[in-house]
Amino acid sequence: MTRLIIVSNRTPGKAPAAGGLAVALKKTLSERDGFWLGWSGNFAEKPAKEAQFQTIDGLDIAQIDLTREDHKAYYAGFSNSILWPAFHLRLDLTDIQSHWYEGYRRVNAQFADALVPHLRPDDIIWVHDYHLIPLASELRRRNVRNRIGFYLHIPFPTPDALHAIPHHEELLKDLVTYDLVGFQAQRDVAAFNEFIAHEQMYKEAGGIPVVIDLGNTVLDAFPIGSDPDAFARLATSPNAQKMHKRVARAMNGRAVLLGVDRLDYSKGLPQRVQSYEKLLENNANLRRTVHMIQIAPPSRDTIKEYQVISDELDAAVGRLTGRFAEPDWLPITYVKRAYSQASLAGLYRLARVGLVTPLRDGMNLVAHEYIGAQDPEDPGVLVLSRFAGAAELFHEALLINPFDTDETAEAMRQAIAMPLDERKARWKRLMETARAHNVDHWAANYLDALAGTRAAEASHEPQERAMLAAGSLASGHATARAPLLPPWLRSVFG
Ligand code: ADQ
Repeated sequence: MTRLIIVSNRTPGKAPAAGGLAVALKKTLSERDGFWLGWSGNFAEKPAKEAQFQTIDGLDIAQIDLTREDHKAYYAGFSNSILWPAFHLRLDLTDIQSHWYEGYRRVNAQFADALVPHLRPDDIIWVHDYHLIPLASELRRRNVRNRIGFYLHIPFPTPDALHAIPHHEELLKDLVTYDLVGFQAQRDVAAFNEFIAHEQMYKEAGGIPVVIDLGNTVLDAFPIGSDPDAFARLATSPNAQKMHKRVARAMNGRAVLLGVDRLDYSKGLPQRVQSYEKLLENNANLRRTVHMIQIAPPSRDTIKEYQVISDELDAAVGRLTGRFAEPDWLPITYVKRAYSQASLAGLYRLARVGLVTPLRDGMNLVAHEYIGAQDPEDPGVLVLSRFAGAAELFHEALLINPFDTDETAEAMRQAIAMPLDERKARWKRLMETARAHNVDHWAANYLDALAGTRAAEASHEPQERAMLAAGSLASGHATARAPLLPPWLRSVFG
């Protein structure tokens, strides 16, 4: 049986995985042979040459230690102070230090060195996220011929933002070294196309473009999901009910507007609080009848911009509270800690309004989880940013521009006032969509498509292969994916 090798920055640890993604990938791996490679969370004096294997929850987990210096350059530096802000179109928040790139590549090479001795010829390798863009190049350099797929969990940037990233040419070449590049949304596929088209126009105008040889690489959108039925079950579990009852008692009939996010500047948290402030400002009748709960555990807090957003949110919550609180009513509860999935499910079910209002987000799994956890007889309403990948799926949510705090405040008001029939009708459609895009389908679709890339290669002559990649031949393989580039662009850059 073909083994699946998952590679990501971190592996699942001994503690129960909080995020939907780790849970989903654990499930995918548990149904196959293979292992998961990532950083151990430990530092070493010298870069570890070999991965240490252990079994966690029945899965084979391989981990490597990094030096403190390499980790800083690779993780807090190039990945999270350059790639993360630039891919989220926050060039103002990038911190560009040229030496970080060397550390980023060194760590990717270290991952490759650790992986190679454990690979078998027909293993499928699935690499996750922006920390590991160069990994396929490093593996190919070490003569690895296996199928290698990449999945980008965050949005793909616009041409301008891409140009602002040091060594973007090399990173793009790394990206198209993969057999399959998966994005969250069509928006991201379009952004990649836009870059290619931009370079083409630049070339026609006499400039020297970034030349990307797509070869046989297939690029497509594979929107990730959660497990909405599992969230539905979890939402009525004893632990969820405990949380639900506790908070319902404290709310005393008030309508809850709930936000659950990592504390990250991409999540639009100060804007969300400002929108809520406008809701209270414009609708005096709602004061004392509503309550916002924002749960936002700190993340990446060694990076300055994350301390800044934390301070900004503290200030926004303080301002709101000072302005509207009364001795016996607080408008908002702001909690900076993580909760178990069951507790979150209980809160999701309690909330009349789910606030998912990022400024830009690859997908946003909280949107999927909120839908899954609703009571079908009395569902809440999802207020969703147009700039989350989830907005391509969930058309029955109230879609907003998170930068427009008036529009968001009005959507909050509409959500609170929405009649039961309309809530039910919208939720039903949302739940159907969440199910159709659940995380099992995501993993299966992606892995089928990855298998398809090489299936095509093995069974066709080179000429035919190129045409398959360019989408000009029906492949006959049920999972073959639509091509990214129109053939005329491939002929220029391919
Ligand atoms: P994230 O930016 O981390 O992920 P998101 O998709 O919202 O964002 O996932 C967050 C996960 O963490 C959810 O499963 C949620 O339940 C959990 N979580 C959030 N707050 C929590 C808390 N207080 N306690 C416990 N758990 C909490 C990146 C991209 C996203 C993309 C995902 C998956 O930025 O756009 O959707 O990967 O691809």
